[in-house]
Amino acid sequence: MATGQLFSRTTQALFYNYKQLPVQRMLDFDFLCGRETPSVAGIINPGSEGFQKLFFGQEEIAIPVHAAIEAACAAHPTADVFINFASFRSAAASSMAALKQPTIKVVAIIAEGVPESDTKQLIAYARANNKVVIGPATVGGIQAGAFKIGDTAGTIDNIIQCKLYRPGSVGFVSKSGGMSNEMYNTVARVTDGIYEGIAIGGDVFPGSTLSDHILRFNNIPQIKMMVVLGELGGRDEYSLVEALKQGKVNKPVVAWVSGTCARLFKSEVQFGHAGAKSGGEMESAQAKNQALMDAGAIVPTSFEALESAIKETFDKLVEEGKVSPIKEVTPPQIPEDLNSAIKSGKVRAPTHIISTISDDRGEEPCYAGVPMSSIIEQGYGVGDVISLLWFKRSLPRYCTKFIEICIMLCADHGPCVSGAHNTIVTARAGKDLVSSLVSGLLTIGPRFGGAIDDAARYFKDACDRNLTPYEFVEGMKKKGIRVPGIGHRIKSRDNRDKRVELLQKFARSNFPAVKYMEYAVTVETYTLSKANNLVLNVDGAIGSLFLDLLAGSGMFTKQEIDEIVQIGYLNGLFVLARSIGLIGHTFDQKRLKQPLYRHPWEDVLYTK
Ligand code: Q5B
Repeated sequence: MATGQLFSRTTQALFYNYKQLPVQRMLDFDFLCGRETPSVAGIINPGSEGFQKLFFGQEEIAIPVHAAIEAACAAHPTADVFINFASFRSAAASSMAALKQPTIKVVAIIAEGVPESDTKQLIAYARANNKVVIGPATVGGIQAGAFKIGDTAGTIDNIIQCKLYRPGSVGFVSKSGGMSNEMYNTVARVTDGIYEGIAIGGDVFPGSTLSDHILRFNNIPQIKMMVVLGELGGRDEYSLVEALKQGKVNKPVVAWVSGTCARLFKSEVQFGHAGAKSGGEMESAQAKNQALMDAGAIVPTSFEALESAIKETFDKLVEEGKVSPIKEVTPPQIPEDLNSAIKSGKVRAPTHIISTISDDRGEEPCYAGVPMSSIIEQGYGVGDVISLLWFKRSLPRYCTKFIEICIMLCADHGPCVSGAHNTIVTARAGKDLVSSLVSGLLTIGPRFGGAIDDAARYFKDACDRNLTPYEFVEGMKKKGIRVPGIGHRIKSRDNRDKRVELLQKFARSNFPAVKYMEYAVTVETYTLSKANNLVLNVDGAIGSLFLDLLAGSGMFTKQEIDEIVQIGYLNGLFVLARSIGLIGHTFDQKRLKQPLYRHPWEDVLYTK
């Protein structure tokens, strides 16, 4: 591997398997460093294409999303880093596909648990083709002031504290990603900062090794000293020992292998990383520290002493005039996300919607303040749910039972009524469920099913004003308005609507009073004297009885009743009920595989 720089201030990456936070953190880092172009050229989200909106400083940018690796590489030929956030199951295959792209030079694999045999194949392919693999099981790496992989170095606050927005003189490599965050801080405290930091990952077979990066750092003129943080288990550190012994490294190397505490345990210990287990003596932290020291690395006596070892080494370089003083820059401020600013109470923002009937933010959804578990455990019915969501209160059982009866009675009235006919024609035209349903629903209105609200309005007004049926009906006639809730195409004095009878029977035995219904019946008696089919229909029965429900339940003020009637809640009962039947008609036509409907010519009067 050797050679030098992997990244620069113009490096661009392709990000595989979209994760919003790490991509946004990369872009925030770019802004902090004063990069002119975003470091993420494209996102690969297998199977989906389009654009993803993200922030580059204060500006919102649209980053292209590609469905496949090949397409992304073709679209962004200058992007040479592939950041792989795939799961351990698919990380190997996608990494290999990326390595095979001529434009990709570096692949960072974040997933933990990639099968070792797969990693070995990736390593072999990368070495044979002069490419670099960082990971698996890594957070990635960073070139200070230039380019950062995913979540490396953590939050923006940490990045600022570690001065990673501008280059220093220290090359750092570790196995652990978590510890690298800690070390960026340490290095920033006692030196002029990090130039490049890489976490190779904690697997037994890392895609690139500690020594790979140290040898590479040795070739980068801006790097004046190196810091290595190894860990017990495996023999990776010995390749660095060999390189030191062979004089391949001519810059100071401060090294520490953690895990010296393993000796305190009686049996073999497995630490957090797959590769970090206390094996034989050679793999112990003590043996590796000793070997590194013998080979010429500066090895402190403990992890606690690592900071002063780094400081002393750096101070010596300064004394020798090998490090030129860094020009400090003040990084720009990253605009805070609205959500986090609101959360921390720094800003307030107006809401765009008010909602009073339900809330899904807690552990369980609530309908008008009643949690879902109570609704289920206390045996609420659909009438209770309607009462909560429409009327925002728990109505007495006889009221919710009445609502349920309305729903059941109006669920369907055969295939010949306007709504069902439309639904059937639509379903037979090959349209989907929702289209067939809404085409039926759209017929609900003043003549068909949607006369409940008007019936309630007119009956209430007439009854409250003590109009006689004659005054009411004739007054409506003068205005040219048909009495809503009166009249039916097939029902008549001699062929009563059973639904109306059932509703009236229920109300008479359950409602405290049925004043409005009785008024509607007197109106019906008058209209029937005019024509046989001018019966109180199902809309009129529901409209008048709902007035009795609202007034008799004692749960609504006069004002609230007026508002319900004015807004027009009650057609909702027919819409809801008839949806059940219209959905049934859709399924029926599809089940029967009915062909496109065409109305017969014979049934049309063609005239001029
Ligand atoms: N005349 C329902 O009319 C219908 C009059 C009236 C005074 C009236 C008609 C009407 C009000 C709206 C209403 C809900 C269009 C109906 C429903 C659900 C359904 C449907 C199903 C289901 C029927 C003949 C003569 C004329 C008219 C006069 C009629 N209605 N006068 N007040 N309300 N009602 N809709 O039979 O002197 O000859 O000119 O608009 O409540 O939709 O099953 O089918 O579950 O699906 O077509 O039950 O009543 O009568 O138009 O030939 O009129 O009666 O002025 O007088 P028809 P038309 P004139 S329930």
